[in-house]
Parts: sequence; structure tokens; C-alpha cells
Amino acid sequence: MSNTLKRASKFMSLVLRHNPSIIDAVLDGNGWLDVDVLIEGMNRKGIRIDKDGVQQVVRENDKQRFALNEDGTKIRANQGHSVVVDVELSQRIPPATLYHGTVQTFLEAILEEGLKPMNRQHVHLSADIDTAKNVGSRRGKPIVLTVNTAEMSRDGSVFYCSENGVWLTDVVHHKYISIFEK
Ligand code: HQG
Repeated sequence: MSNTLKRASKFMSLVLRHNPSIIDAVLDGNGWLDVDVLIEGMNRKGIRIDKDGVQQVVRENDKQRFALNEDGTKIRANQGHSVVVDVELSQRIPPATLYHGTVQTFLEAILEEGLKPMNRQHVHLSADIDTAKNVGSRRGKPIVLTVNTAEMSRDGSVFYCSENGVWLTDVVHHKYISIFEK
């Protein structure tokens, strides 16, 4: 993907997950925004993009962060929101273990209070260690935590899997967490 489209993609994450008002837009209850409104708003902010560009971002985004509706007139982020929307996540039984990537700065608090969604709607978990490492390394030297999801499920926790394969849950109590790799 060209650097121009990468920049557009980052801005789309901002609009569709966190701050639609930056282009004077409002997401509907399910997180959708009219593609035309997005394009017009982005162009007003100096980010040149057209319908083909938006479709390319949706197709080629490395983590498949976005989805178009059936007729391609609306777009939303698959997960990662801080704004309150219902992206109709499907409840799923997770693998027995999931992983969370973080960094040393947060470790003490996490081992004491558990994993919290912080600014997002959910705690994000990964099915594989490499993904968790990548998530952690956004902030520094990654630390990978193992989450005992089998036990969490037995104890009544509910898990969702987003369209792009990110596992989500509301909170993770510290008793289900152990350090996989520092
Ligand atoms: C930490 C990216 C202190 C948590 C990634 C994390 C992911 C605590 C940070 C997605 C804590 C929140 C989400 C506690 C959790 N005390 N710190 N009790 N509980 N934390 O960005 O999981 O590229 O909201 O460890 O790939 O890092 O945006 O969550 O470090 O899938 O698509 O608080 O974002 O995807 O940070 O990343 P974030 P995350 P995208």
C-alpha cells in the first residue's frame, strides 16, 4: 500500500474508532458511517481519497481493520473502538489459552488489577504469541502474558471474536494471568 493510503488508513482508524467528530461525522449505533461522508470529511481535512482508495484500504489493510456493508455504501471499523458502538460481535468459545502483549511499565498494575479495557471497549487478546508480541512492541520491549481462557469460560466470562480475528473480552481478573515471556 502506498504511503498516502497508509496515512489515509490511519486517519480512518481515528475517525471510525475514536473521533468521528474530527470530520463532523456521527457513527450510527452499529459503528457505520456513509462512505461518501467519510470521503468528503477526509478531503476537507486535506487527506485526498476517493471511493477506489477507500475500497483499496479496506481490501489491503494489514489487519483487516475495516469492513464495508453489502452494497459498499457504508464503512466501519471491525474492532478497537473507544466510542460506544455495537459492532455486532459474535460470541465465541475461545481456544483454551489466549495471549496479551504489553510492556514492563504496565506489568505491576496488570498483575495486581488484571487486564482492563483502558480507553477501548474491550480487552484485546491474541490467539498466537507472535501477534501478542507485535501488539506489545508498539510500546517498547514486549512482554507476553498468557490468559487462561478455559478457566475464565468455566467461570462465566464471555468472549467475542471480531471480523478480523481479534479476541475480545470485558476484563481479565489477575488470577487468570501468567507471564509467558519477558
Ligand atoms: C495496558 C492494536 C495498566 C495494556 C493492537 C495495553 C491490538 C493496563 C494498554 C489493539 C491494564 C492499553 C489493542 C491495567 C491493560 N493497568 N495497564 N490494569 N490493563 N493495560 O492500545 O491491547 O493496530 O488500548 O497491556 O494490535 O495494546 O489499533 O490496547 O498496553 O489489537 O488495529 O493498557 O490495538 O490494533 O492499550 O492494543 P490499547 P492493546 P490496531
